[in-house]
Amino acid sequence: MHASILSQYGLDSSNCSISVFGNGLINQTWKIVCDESEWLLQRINHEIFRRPEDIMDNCRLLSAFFKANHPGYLFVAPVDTMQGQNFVRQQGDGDYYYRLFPFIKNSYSCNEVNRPALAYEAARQFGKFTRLLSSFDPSQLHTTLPGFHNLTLRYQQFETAIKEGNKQRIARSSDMISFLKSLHGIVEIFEKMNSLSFIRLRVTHHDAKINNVLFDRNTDKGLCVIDLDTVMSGYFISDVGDMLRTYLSPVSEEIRDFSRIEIREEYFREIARGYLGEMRKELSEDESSYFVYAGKFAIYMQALRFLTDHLNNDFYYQTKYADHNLIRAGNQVVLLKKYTEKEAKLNEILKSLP
Ligand code: ADP
Ligand code: GN1
Ligand code: MG
Repeated sequence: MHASILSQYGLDSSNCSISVFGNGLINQTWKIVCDESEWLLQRINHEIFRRPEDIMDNCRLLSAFFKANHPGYLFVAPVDTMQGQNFVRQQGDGDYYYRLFPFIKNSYSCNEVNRPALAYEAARQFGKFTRLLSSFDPSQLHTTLPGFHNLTLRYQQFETAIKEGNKQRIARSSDMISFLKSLHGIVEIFEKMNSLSFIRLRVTHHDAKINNVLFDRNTDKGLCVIDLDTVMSGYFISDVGDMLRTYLSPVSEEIRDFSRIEIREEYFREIARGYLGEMRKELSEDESSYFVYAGKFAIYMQALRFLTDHLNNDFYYQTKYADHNLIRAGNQVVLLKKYTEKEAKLNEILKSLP
């Protein structure tokens, strides 16, 4: 299967080693090592991304913008096939889209953040990405996933799942369902924010998890952001929110021992320093007032999404065991409770920053 794809890039698979790579929940990734060169091959999950060509178009536009305006920026663009296409479509027993990236040498990524400096570096990279694109009109980008970070829509999908989903799973999750319903106020804040004219649409990554940043193996400095499928027009709370969601706790959404979940204040400070170091001048004061809310928004939305998927029999996220999405949702609920307990303190830290 890989042989015919690799051949379109001029690579002879009999000289390459191919291994499954990464921890993504949506696409499939393989590392390809051929003689002297290293690559990353990815199959786009087109059950989720219904128009993979749109992703590739966005990539082309962004890549051209960076080349023209910020040539020093490491923008990891897919390479072209020998026919000059930036993806390969393979039709047969399915309809699949593949793309090949150069594997960035001496880079690494991590799934959990174990040093404040990494939180700072990652946040700086997401801030820098949006800042460098501030003169790029975000409406040029295709919306690759409609309503992706629309909390109103995510709540509606949750409500539908409670009514129409797997009956046994609904019954077993009743406590969590009630708890999430009781927090509908988080949706109302989103709706209010959505209606305010000072909240600007910008080029937003929309998946600012820690494993979507590459770090330099030698210096631990952030190199760039990757996983650009959801780069679209959006609000800054999407990226700040996902950073708070995934860098504040020492353990990830995969952890079943919820007692290990905590909110580390020092890491909050580093996220804020890193992101605002790049973005402070871009954000209005009114927008910045949603910085701490961003964490609640993202954690709550992720809890809703994991639970919704569980109730819908796991059709969206890749799962490894029966209650995987339920455990992930439970993990996010605990994270949300701990985050809410610290909200006042986090606002204080934010105010104390120079
Ligand atoms: P997914 O959509 O499945 O999350 P990603 O694009 O994030 O896929 O890739 C999965 C992992 O592969 C990343 O977390 C990172 O560790 C690694 N990776 C992705 N792109 C590159 C690259 N160009 N060079 C080196 N490593 C990469
Ligand atoms: C998915 O592809 P990956 O694993 O980086 C998801 C994100 C979720 C995340 C939760 C397209 O990201 O929105 O926050 O899982 N991506 C999509 O881990 O739905
Ligand atoms: Mg990823």
